[in-house]
Amino acid sequence: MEKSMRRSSALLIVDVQNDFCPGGSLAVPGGDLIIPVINQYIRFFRKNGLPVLVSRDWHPSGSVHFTAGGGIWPEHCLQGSEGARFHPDLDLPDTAVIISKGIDPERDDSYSGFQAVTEDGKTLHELLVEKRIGHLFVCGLATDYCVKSTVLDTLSHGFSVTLLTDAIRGVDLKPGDSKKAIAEMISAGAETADISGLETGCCD
Ligand code: VGL
Ligand code: ZN
Repeated sequence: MEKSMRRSSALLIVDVQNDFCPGGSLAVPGGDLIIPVINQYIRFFRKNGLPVLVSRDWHPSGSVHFTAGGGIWPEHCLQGSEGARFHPDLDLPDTAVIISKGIDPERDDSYSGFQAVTEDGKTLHELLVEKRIGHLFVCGLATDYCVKSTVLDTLSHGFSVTLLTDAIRGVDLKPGDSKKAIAEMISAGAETADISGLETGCCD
């Protein structure tokens, strides 16, 4: 295949928002500890001219996702709130493409990036096709919910995935959930890498 037709890689950072970090309403233990590593990945992808995509949980108040509406979660990531903002330490480039999910108040658990849309209404699938992206490097929060669901959907839509194992953290409502989630993603076909892989060219 011609080089210009080759499908490229992109970084997808999942839900690194204040509410999922210590101090937030649905804090993932150690959620902020992955941010310096994610910033290294961001630098690497930018240096190599590769796209950086970033998802966010973006719920309306009264969502059935929340306990008050019959769901299992405390209120978090309310559209436009401080808790829904990306963590201030995350070095997001201006060129990062934001996709938002959990927008539908009647739909409880839209954990997957494939249920997210860009600001101009494109789905993640449309975005990947348009940008000729064939492989996603995935990191972020939370391993056992949005990361897992996004990775499994990416694979089932025919894209390949590398899970960045040093840049994810889980909720672990039940101990071991994150470990189980990682095993599930691998058995569905995800490869794994960590920051030491950058020098050996993991992310071309
Ligand atoms: C998430 C729980 C509830 C996530 C979102 O981003 O993993 N987890 N809503
Ligand atoms: Zn949510």
